[in-house]
Amino acid sequence: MRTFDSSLYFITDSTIYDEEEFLIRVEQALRGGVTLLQLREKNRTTREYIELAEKVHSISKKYGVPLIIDDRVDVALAVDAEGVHVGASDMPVATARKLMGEDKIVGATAKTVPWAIEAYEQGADYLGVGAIYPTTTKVKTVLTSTDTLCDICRAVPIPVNAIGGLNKDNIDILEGIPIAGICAVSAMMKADDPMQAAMELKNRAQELGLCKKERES
Ligand code: TZP
Ligand code: MG
Repeated sequence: MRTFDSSLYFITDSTIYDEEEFLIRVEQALRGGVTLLQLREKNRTTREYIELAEKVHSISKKYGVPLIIDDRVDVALAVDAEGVHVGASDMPVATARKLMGEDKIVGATAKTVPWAIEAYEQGADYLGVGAIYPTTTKVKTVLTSTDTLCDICRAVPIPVNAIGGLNKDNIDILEGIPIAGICAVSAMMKADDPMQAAMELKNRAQELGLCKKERES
């Protein structure tokens, strides 16, 4: 069984900090209540990705928070991370599932209902849906409406997380949508105090009644 809680899903961006500062910020966010962590690296060699993933994994393990590696099944397997996240131009979900095995978490990006159903049928454990708002994080994406987000939540029995430009001051737009969690990069990565930012985001989500369910796949 792959049990996890995606209610506060922190996706990292190491590009704006030196490694020491980056790792401190990751740990602070974990201390603030992050429940799922994704290492997202776009410009590192395989060796560099693995080296950083090992360091991040040794921190995330202290907090009992699963580490998901973005894009790269080989890196995830190399560091025995708890999972991998694949997008449209990455390995197909079914292939990622086959390589990762039944015990690991496989997450996927989805922007439409058919795409979400396909990812679910291929073995995805959760979906990331967005961008809900324009984002300052470097990513090729388009905006996804909250109606589509809601339709996706209803179309698949796996956790669905909203992503894109989300912070404590704007997640009220998600009220009433049965998401499992919030994904955020900048709201924690770029915060003056990532621990406080994580706590505030979590509190705000709770106030709004978001992300009630911890699910099992
Ligand atoms: N996919 C859709 S939006 C996004 C990704 C990876 C970036 C989200 O970053 P931020 O800083 O939380 O807007
Ligand atoms: Mg990707």
